[in-house]
Amino acid sequence: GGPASLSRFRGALVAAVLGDCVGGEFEGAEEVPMESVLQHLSGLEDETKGNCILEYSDDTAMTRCVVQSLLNRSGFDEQDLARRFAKEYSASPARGYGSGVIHVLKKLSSPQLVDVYQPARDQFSGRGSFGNGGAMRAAPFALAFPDLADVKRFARLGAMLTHSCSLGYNGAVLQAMAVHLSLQGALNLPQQFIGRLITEMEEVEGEEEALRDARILKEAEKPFCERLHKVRDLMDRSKVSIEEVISELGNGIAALRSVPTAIFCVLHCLQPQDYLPENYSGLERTIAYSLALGGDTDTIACMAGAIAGAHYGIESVPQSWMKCCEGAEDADMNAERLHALHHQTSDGS
Ligand code: R7I
Ligand code: MG
Ligand code: MG
Repeated sequence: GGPASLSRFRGALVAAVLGDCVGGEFEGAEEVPMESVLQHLSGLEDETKGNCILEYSDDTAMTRCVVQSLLNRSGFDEQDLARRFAKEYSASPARGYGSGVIHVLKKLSSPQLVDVYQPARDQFSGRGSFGNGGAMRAAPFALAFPDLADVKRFARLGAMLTHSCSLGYNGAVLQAMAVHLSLQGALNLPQQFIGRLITEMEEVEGEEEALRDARILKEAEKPFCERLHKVRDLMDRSKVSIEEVISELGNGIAALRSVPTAIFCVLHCLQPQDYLPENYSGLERTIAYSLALGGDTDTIACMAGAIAGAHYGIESVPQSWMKCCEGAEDADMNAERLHALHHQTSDGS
């Protein structure tokens, strides 16, 4: 489809769910042989397995809250979103949430709470979390808002409800921007895509809080920019080993060690790879490759899935995968509603 077509919206939201659901199998695994990944994925196509159902985790649970809030409020409303996060957590606390964020989610359900951003600020001795929990749920901001400035602003605020450290919320800004650009068709020119992300993050990470957090945490002056440069170096190479990707970019639970990695997975899988089945679509390649990195597989596959789904569209999503994943049908319907919201906003009505 053309820029911001319905197919791209559906691809983005559905593939994020698939990445989370199929990635859950390997979350936390140190080494994941590609053979195990392919076996796991071919299991989804096995008709005899009947009602195979892979449950979604916190990644999708929180993304659904963002989607519902944006649709219900026709835009960003931090009070409403905070309430939805708290309610979702208390209804299904066993979705695999990070061990820090559960304290925020409990505080967000207090009726006495005045400032919804305060519980997140109290995390990790007042520094705030740098986990990837803000980034994993950032895709809907790119779908709801046509203007990049809004995507950046609301992805940041949406993340700050749980992640007040700039290394947390800037991961969400980067992820939302990647989905935004992909929706516009920017992955047709991969060099310009990565160049644009670097330029945008130069500005984002030039802010005082970001420079200060990076100093305190002993990271590079502009940590996401540094990683994106590594992504660019790796994508220029003809052969890259999984070990190199992990050591250069990471596969962990910190936003800094997973968002650039997810972006790399998408770029790397734009072309066929000899260790992946020839009959795989680009989207299938991206998800399989994300799982083979091990570590935070559900989240890296969820984020890579959103970016790749926005590029390839819903046609590249295997029906069999969709049937196996909890919440995929729901995501498909909500993508249509977000598409309508996006185009309503861009018409200025
Ligand atoms: O970021 P968050 O929501 O977790 C998301 C991850 C995804 O992989 C999901 O699939 C799920 O498995 O969890 O949750 P947080 O608790 O805010 O952060 C995740 C973890 O990062 C924390 O439990 C800490 O181990 C670590 N972490 C920190 N450690 C030290 N200092 C995050 N921020 C800090 C910090 O400032
Ligand atoms: Mg999860
Ligand atoms: Mg995870």
